[in-house]
Amino acid sequence: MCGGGGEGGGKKLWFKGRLEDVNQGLSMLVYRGEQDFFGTDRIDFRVVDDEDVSLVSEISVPVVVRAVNDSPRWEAPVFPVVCGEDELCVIGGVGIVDPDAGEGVFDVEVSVDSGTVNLNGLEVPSGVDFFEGGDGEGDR
Ligand SMILES: [Ca+2]
Repeated sequence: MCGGGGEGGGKKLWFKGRLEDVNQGLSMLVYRGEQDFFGTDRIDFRVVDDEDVSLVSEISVPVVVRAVNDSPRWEAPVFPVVCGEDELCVIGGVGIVDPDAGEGVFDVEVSVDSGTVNLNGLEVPSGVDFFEGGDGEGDR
């Protein structure tokens, strides 16, 4: 067999070979939806007998991709944040990304070894509630 878009996968596979060889290859066909895709997709199959395009057969197989709850992930600066000794230091560029967040609620924990953290100076959105275990007074 030979083909295009083979090992790593691709939008289109194109290969040829003897019947038992191509069937063996097709028995290992794997589908993976694009990142965060869910819904209905379709795999189109086409076979031509010995390069005679009058001897062609086509079929489509629908694929239903169920939605799953994706894990959230952090976005944060890639370099260390440099602060002056005994100074307040605003840590910018930190956030959470979740492609299917919807109306879900996220438990967020922020901790530090040799200092304190709070959301000082920011207008905390009304939907943010602090947990009992936090330091409390300085959290906002
Ligand atoms: Ca999620």
